[in-house]
Amino acid sequence: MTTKTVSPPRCAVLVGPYTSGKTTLLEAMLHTAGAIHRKGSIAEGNTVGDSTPEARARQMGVEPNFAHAEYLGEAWSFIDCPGSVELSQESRNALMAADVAVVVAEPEPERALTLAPIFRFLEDYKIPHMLFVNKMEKSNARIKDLLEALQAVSPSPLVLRQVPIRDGEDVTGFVDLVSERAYRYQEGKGSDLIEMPEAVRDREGEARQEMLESLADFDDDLLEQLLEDKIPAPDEVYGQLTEDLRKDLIVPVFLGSAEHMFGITRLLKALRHEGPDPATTAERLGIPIGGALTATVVKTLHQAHTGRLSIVRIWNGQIEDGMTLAGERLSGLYHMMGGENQKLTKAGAGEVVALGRLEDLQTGDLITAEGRSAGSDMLWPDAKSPVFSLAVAPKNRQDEVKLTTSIAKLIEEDASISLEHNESTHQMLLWGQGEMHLKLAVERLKSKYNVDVEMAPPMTAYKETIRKGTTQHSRFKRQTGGHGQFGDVQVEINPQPRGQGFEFINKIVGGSIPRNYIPAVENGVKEYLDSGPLGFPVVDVSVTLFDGQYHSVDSSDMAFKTAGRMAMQEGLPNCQPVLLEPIYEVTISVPTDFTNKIHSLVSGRRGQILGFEPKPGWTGWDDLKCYLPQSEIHDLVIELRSLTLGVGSFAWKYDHLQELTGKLADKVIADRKAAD
Ligand SMILES: Nc1nc2c(ncn2[C@@H]2O[C@H](COP(=O)(O)OP(=O)(O)OP(=O)(O)O)[C@@H](O)[C@H]2O)c(=O)[nH]1
Ligand SMILES: [Mg+2]
Repeated sequence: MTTKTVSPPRCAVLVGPYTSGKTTLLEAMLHTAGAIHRKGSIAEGNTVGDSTPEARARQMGVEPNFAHAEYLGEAWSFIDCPGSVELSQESRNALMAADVAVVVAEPEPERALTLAPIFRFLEDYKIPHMLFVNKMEKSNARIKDLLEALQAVSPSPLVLRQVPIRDGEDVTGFVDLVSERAYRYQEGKGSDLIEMPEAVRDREGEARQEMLESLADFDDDLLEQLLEDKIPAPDEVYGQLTEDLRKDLIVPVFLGSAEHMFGITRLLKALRHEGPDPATTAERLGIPIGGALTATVVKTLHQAHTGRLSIVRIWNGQIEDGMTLAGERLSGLYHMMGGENQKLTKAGAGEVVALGRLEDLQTGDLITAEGRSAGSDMLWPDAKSPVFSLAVAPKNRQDEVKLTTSIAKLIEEDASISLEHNESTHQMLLWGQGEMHLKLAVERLKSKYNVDVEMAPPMTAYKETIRKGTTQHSRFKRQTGGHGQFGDVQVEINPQPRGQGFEFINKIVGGSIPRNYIPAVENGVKEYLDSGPLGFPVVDVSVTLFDGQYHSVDSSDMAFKTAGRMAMQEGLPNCQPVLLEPIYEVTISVPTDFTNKIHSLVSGRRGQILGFEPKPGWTGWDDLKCYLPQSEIHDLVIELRSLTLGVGSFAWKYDHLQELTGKLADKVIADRKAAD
């Protein structure tokens, strides 16, 4: 009796732009594989994916959906990622579990650009990927145009694997370019094998030749055959396709419709035949295999009923429920099928499983038999830098601690969220990738942790300074019953060069103020400078104490501190106070076609262009450097994305303070006064 070698479970991760049909495709694949009996739909809100209330309410993906199926005797895990650019951290992490990614695209050539950041990431991490052009049933765009547009944003060559068969405008089937078999789509099920229609023959021949030529770029033997006009054997072509995909040299392109179940079997079969195995993936990621257990944590999830779950891909060895793992006892081992946790007793290499109640594990950890290590050589994507913030506060004051601990849990789930206690404005800022991202975070704070949160726009960290100097003589004197209070100071107040900060200079000679009172004067000065004549912290000022008087009985630290504060209060208004606003150096990255639009965006936001240059390593993209006032950066990402089909991004760092005058300054000052 021969025992069949069972191949280890593989993992395909579905990525692609917002609403391209990933969750619908997952549903179609699960249905085709027999993992679900009825194919749900987004409209009816009954798909395996998007099962959380936040996802159902929006009819969009808000976190990765995990699912499992067996297709023709082989086990698969699928991870369907949210498409929103604001949630791309989730996709990036999930892709670290992928043997292969399926990039789901829309058929309109003008939307091809939305794939640029995804292709870029896949390329950077050398993740083998296929492209599935979805919604073909409603498309009359020419595949040639689409491929050209997609190729412009894909660093790797795209290799078309099918040509559509059309009946008038409608796509009714396809020809597979390797087998040269023609199929007619059938609503809701697998396609019918048909005779190749005459009308498609020429196109098929041409596309097949192109496919073979692409492959010949990576194989001399194949090139030789083509040059000699020989027809390569299908097995050889399949072998080459498999090898090139594994090395991420080519991107095979398939066509179909998730909604109508067109092209699903073909896609699943391509995954089955050409999808790399977990050992290959582990090697690509720099994960040590062989020997004992290795697994990576690709997602941390806090579920109301199960508690903390660590979702891992096992590369080697076996995990059993109840075992000790990374120093903790594993309590619960599951397959997640959308929102449903299916209990397992053990899981082996290749599996994607959820581990219950391992409190110390973090996303990005490598688990080994020895424990866990965060800083291994394993490839892992950095957390995306924040681009948008909102001030958050608990509706009920007693929820303050609960709010910070709950936000910490959200950050464990999604490292592109962060929390800042802003020192200048004293606001608690929740940072993330966009408005929807933060609103989602706040909804989860309510639904998962029962914390009600109030949101407000972040305040700008305005400062103020002075434009000219003055001398000021101020005296604090009070006679109340017994002994009174007395402090007398003469100071010179001067502006300092921008960025120089505050300086206190003591020039008292001959003891007109005894040395022990001088620090008190300085403290009084500083205290006032926390909120100057315009209502903002005063910077870039020097204060020179050059004379004063004291009283042997009535003088005290307290009295001199008050005198110091009075000197500022009385003197600074005479120094032409002026508002300062923080200016950031912002680098905006966009496809070159949008560079002009960005020029007007920057000038419309009182920015100053510093220059632009090609974005390093990104063909067809520019990096545009500019200065922008902080108050103009808050919602920059919203406009930037709406101008650039969502693909524009930016990075920022604080640069300097700059005077703000005129109407804008008047408004800032008036608003400040009104807030007091
Ligand atoms: N016409 C057509 N519509 C489709 C097809 N596949 C999906 N859709 C529709 O496209 C919309 C988005 O589908 P989803 O499956 O949620 O897309 P998604 O890529 O998962 O979206 P996000 O996760 O939010 O990025 C839904 O209204 C689907 O019904 C298709 O093949 N043809
Ligand atoms: Mg989705």
